[in-house]
Amino acid sequence: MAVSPDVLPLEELERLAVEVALEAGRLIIDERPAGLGVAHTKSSATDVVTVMDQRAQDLIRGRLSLARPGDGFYGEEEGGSEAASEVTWVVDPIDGTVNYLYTIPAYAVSVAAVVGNPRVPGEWEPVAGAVVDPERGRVFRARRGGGSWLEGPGGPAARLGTSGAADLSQALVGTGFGYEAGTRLWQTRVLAEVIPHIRDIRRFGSAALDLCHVAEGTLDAYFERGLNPWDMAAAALVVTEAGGVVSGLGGEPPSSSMVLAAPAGLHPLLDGRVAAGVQAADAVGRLGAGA
Ligand code: LIP
Repeated sequence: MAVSPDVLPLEELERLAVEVALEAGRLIIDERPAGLGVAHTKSSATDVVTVMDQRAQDLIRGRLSLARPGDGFYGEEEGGSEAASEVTWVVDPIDGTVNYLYTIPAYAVSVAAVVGNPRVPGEWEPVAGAVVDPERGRVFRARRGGGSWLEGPGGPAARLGTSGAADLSQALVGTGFGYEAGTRLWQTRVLAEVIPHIRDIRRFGSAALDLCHVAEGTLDAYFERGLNPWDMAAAALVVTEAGGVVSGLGGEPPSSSMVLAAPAGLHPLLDGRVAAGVQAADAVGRLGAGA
């Protein structure tokens, strides 16, 4: 990593992440246009962007550049900049865009300050961040060494901790699916190998909220292939500061290849089971290709 997080103003970065994520959360609810539609699509016809995704990102980027002009910006939507400082802001202005479009109350604003290069797996780490659930008025926040906290409507901040789950067969596990049909088919094959060995699956449609569920213990674990840094940067820190473990398969860094999140006692079991699922799904793919 370029710099030790210890030399950064972590409390200031966390406060700024909360502040701009809250403001963006208010924007996407208060200024949602009637008849909101799809502005354009990205990786597939179902990978949608609304005008509010871009407006929220523009708001966040503007506020952050005023507060910390030398920092970099790496967001899901259009517009980014390299860092002249040690910090890059990794932002998903609306994580769970399809839920937002369908008025399903399960989406989040994710804002993370990271050190290193977020474009390269394993070469960056979040040092402070916030995930705002605008529908429920909940703010998940964390900074390196500062613990993981949930602030709700009117109540004091509560310190978060993952569940004590250590038995995979009793674990409630979150996951998600990609926007490309072939990826979804592969993910379904992985799930087919996992679901007989766990309590049950939940698919809420926002990786950031899924990870925050793990941090607060309302999910025991989570896994998904296909995440981008902006989906997970803030929420992964919320998990690790709550005592959880976030990685890729086999101890690799979390990346678009795989993200696993679980309490320390459950994580190796989840890793092994998902790895078996990946092996089975890949084997079907090879058979299909006439291997
Ligand atoms: C979403 C993720 C979700 C995943 C969806 C999508 P977006 O992010 O949060 O976990 O399953 O396919 O990637 O696109 O709404 O920012």
